[in-house]
Order: sequence, then C-alpha cells, then structure tokens
Amino acid sequence: EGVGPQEYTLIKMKLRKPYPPNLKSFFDKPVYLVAATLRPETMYGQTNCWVHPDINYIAYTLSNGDVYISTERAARNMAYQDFFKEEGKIPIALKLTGKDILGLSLEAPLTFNKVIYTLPMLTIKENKGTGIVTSVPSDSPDDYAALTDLKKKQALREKYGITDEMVMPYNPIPILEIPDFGNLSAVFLYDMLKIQSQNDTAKLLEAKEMVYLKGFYDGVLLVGPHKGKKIQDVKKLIQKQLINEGKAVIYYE
Ligand code: A2H
Repeated sequence: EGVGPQEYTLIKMKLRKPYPPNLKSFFDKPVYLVAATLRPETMYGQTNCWVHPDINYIAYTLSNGDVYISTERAARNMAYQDFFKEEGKIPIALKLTGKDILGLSLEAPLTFNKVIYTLPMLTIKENKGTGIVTSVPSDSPDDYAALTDLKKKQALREKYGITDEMVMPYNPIPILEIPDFGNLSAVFLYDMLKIQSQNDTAKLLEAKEMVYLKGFYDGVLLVGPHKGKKIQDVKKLIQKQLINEGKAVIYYE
C-alpha cells in the first residue's frame, strides 16, 4: 500500500423502514450501511450495495445518534477520527454477519434508483475500507462482474435468499463517457477481456487499471448539475456536496 493514509469517501446508504426483525431495536434511529469509495462522482450509477456473506460486521452508535454498520476494523479507525462520543471507544450495539444483512432495502445518495438492495460479493476484503462496497456496474469492472454473476446464476441468488426483484431490474446506468470505452466502460472492458466471473482476478485487475486513470483524466460526466464537465474537475465538488448534505463523510485508513 501507499505511504500516507488513504482518504476515502464513506457513502451513507440508509436502511428503509420497516426495519427487518434483527435490526428492529434501532426502530427510532437512522441506520446506515457505510461504503468506502474512491469514486464519489460515480454515485449517480449505484445499483446495489455489496456485503460479504461470511465477514463479521457490527452496528454501532455515533455521537450524533446515527447507527452505522461496517466491519469492526473500520469502526476502530473511526474511533480515532471523531466519530464517537469517547475517543478510542466503539459504542457497539449489535454483532452481525454478512448473511444477517443481505437483501436489505436501502436508499442511496444521487442514484437514479429509488431503492437498492444489499447483495453478496465474495471478493470483498475484510481488511480494506468498511467491508461494505457500493456497486456502480457501469464503471467498476468488479461490480459489473459480481452483478452479472447474480443475474446469470439462479443457484447463487437462491443460496443467499436473494429474490429476482432485487437483481433483475437493475442494469448499468450510463453516467460518464470515456473516449474509446464509451458510456459503460466496465461493460466494454468485461466484454473485451472476456471476463467470466467476479473471481477472474487477473483480468479484473487489468480492466481496473485500464479504466481508472483514463476515467480520471479523460472521463466526462453525462448526468447531474456538472454534466459535460471532466471528472478531474468535478470529483471534489461532488464529494463536498455529498458531505454538506449529510450523505457522506470522510474516512482515513
Ligand atoms: B470503488 P483501493 Cl465506479 N473489498 O467505488 C473490495 N473492494 C473494495 C473494498 C473491500 N473491502 N472497499 C472498497 N472497495 C472498492 C466505486 C468504484 C470503485 C468505481 C470504480 C472503481 C473502484 C464503486 N464500487 O475501485 O484498493 C471500492 O470500489 C477500483 C479499485 O483502496 C473502492 O472504490 O483503491 C475501491 O475498491 C477502493 O480500493
């Protein structure tokens, strides 16, 4: 990894009411699944939220009364970044596994989808970010591969209790244009490199490298108030807007 701390934008995905039985104790509090991203400008294209079925997560209370769900590792980092009442101390409210938080119905900022669901992604790393990832299949090859796996494999959906309505209506949304790659660059590279699944690690790494720099320097936003502007000129603006509206926070690790 790099030298200094990495700054991430934590996207707050709000649990919709009524809360499921295992989260009912939070009935009077806003509950958020929080996802670390380097690409806040792509949030227009969110189609779902990823959790790993077999990782452990916790729910904990912030000093402002919000409840967050993430790995304990991420909460420990937050404990030194002014998220909690007492520095260094995580106010744990509930222990969960990924399986406990699959199929949740969420509201996410900026996206054209009114409702998105938590779905299983098997390549999530426990030791990066919050262990929760927001899915933008138009621009992230990993996200497109994992969503395509769920669409293609009924057995995979059934194994995790995911219904067709949580997956099938959701398609990549054209939100930014990259020269040569078009307006769904993750789909373009998935097809071009003949990626087979979310476990196609080497090809997915290649796709990620191809899309990342080119997207940053040559990508142009196709939607929202900054439509027509270059990604490098709007990334910070969109991050700030999300933070000012209480829909995201900054997090370091
Ligand atoms: B990115 P880096 Cl559109 N395990 O957000 C696996 N992947 C994780 C993760 C974890 N625990 N935590 C975060 N990530 C993903 C958007 C996006 C991302 C787009 C395109 C590329 C991209 C939507 N998903 O990342 O190693 C998150 O996905 C390409 C690497 O710190 C986060 O940004 O660079 C990125 O990986 C952070 O990974």
